[in-house]
Amino acid sequence: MMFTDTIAAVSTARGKGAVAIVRVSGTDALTVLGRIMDRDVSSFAGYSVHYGMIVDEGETVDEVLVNVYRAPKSFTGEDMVEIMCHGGVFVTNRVLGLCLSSGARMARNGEFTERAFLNGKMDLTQAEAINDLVNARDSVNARSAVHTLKGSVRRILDPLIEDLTQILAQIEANIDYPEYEDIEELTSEKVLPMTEEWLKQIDFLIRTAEQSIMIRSGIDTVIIGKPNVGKSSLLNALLEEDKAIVTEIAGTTRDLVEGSVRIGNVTLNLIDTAGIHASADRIEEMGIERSLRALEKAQLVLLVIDAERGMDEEDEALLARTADKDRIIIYNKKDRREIPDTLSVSALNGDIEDLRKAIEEKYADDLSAAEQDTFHNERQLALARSARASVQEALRSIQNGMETDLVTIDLESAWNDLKEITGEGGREVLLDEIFSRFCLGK
Ligand SMILES: Nc1nc2c(ncn2[C@@H]2O[C@H](COP(=O)(O)OP(=O)(O)OP(=O)(O)O)[C@@H](O)[C@H]2O)c(=O)[nH]1
Ligand SMILES: [Mg+2]
Repeated sequence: MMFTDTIAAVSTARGKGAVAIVRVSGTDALTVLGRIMDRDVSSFAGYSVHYGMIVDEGETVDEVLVNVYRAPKSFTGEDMVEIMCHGGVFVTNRVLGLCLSSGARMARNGEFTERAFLNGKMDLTQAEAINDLVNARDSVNARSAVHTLKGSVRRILDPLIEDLTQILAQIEANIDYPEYEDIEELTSEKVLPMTEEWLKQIDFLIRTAEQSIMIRSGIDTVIIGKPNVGKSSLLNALLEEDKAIVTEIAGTTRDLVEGSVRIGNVTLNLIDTAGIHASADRIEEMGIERSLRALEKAQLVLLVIDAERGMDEEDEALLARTADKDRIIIYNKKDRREIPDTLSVSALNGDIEDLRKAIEEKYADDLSAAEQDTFHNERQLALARSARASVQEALRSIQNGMETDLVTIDLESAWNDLKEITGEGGREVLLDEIFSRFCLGK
C-alpha cells in the first residue's frame, strides 16, 4: 500500500528529557529533513546516522543526530527519519513544527504502526503487541507482549488455518471428483476425524488464552463471608493498608471496597463485601445485594469463616452457594482457635502467609499459560470462539448428513474469522489457497 502523505510526530514521552525523537515517515521524509537540516541529505543511505544542525531561516534551532531508513527497510516500510534532538519541550516542539511546515502532516495516534501493518511489515497481532508492550506494567504482561510481537499468534494460527483448508479441500474434492463414489465413507473416514481433531486443538488454545488473559489482567477476587468473620481485616492484611473500616460490630461493611495486590506473579483485583446473612436493616440488605452481584462475576472467591465460632448454617449456605466457583476456604482468627487441616490465618495479626502460598500454587499453571503460544487478547479470543462455534456447527451438519454446501459455509466462516485475527482474510484468498494447492485444474 502506498501513502501519498508524509507524517511526523514526537515519538518520545512529552516533558523534559535528555533526548527526544521526532519521527518522520513517508515518501517525502528525506525531502522534509533536507529543508530543515544544514546538510545535503539526498545522499544519506538507509541505516545511517548523521550529525548536523536543524535550522530555521538561518537560525540554528538544535544540534541533532538523525537516523535514516530507506523503504522498505524501516519500521513503517517507508522512507523514515528519526531526528534525535535535545529533549526540552520547547526545542522538540519547534523541530516538530518545522517538519510540519516543511511538508509533513501531524501523525494520528498509532499511525506509524498502522502504516507498518498496512505495508505488510507486521500482522495485526504484532501491531497490538506493540501497544501492549508499551502499556505493560509488569514482567508477565511485558513477556507475553514480546512473545506476541515475535509472531507467536501467527505460529499457532498457521497450522489451524492450514488444517481447516485441508478439511475444506477434502469436501471440495468430494464435490468435484465424482470418482469418489462413496462420499459418505470418505467423509466419515477423513473429514470427521480431521474436524474433531481441529476442535480439540482450538479448544486447548482458547482455554490457554483465557487463563493467560486472566493472569495478565488480574484475577477478579471477592472476599465473602458472614458478618464479622474478618473479611475487611483480611482485605487490609492482603493490601498491607488500612483500607476498609474494621469494627467489632457485625454489618460494618456496606459498600464494596476494592484494591489490587500482587502475590508472587499473580495480581488479585480484590473486592471486600458486606457480610451475608438474613438481615433486617435496609441499608445492610442493599450491601448484601451488592455482595451477591460481585460474587456472581468473580473469578476467585475467598470464603472466610470464623474459626473461633466454628461453622454454622449460614457458613454452610455460603459454601453451597459458592460450590461451583473457584474458591479458597479460609478459617480466620486462628490466634483464638485453630482448626486442624484447614487453611488458617489471622487477619488481625497479618498472619496470612499460608493464604499467599495457596494463591500462588493455585495459579501456577495459569502463569505458565501466560508464557505459551496462544491468542493474546479479547479481540483475538472472540474471533477464535466464533471460529470454533462455526466448526462445531459444521461438525453437526456432517454428522447429520447435511448438504455439503452447508458444511462449507460454516467452515469458510471459521476460516475468515481466523484470518481476521492477523488482519488478513477474504473469500478470494481462501479460494486461491484451496485451488492452487490442490490443482483442481478448473
Ligand atoms: N482475634 C482476631 N480478631 C479478628 C481477626 N480478624 C478480624 N478480627 C476482628 O473481628 C472483628 C470484625 O472484623 P472485620 O474485618 O470488620 O469483619 P468483616 O467480616 O469485615 O465484618 P462485616 O464488614 O461486618 O461483615 C473486628 O473486631 C476485628 O478486629 C483475627 O484474625 N483474629
Ligand atoms: Mg467488613
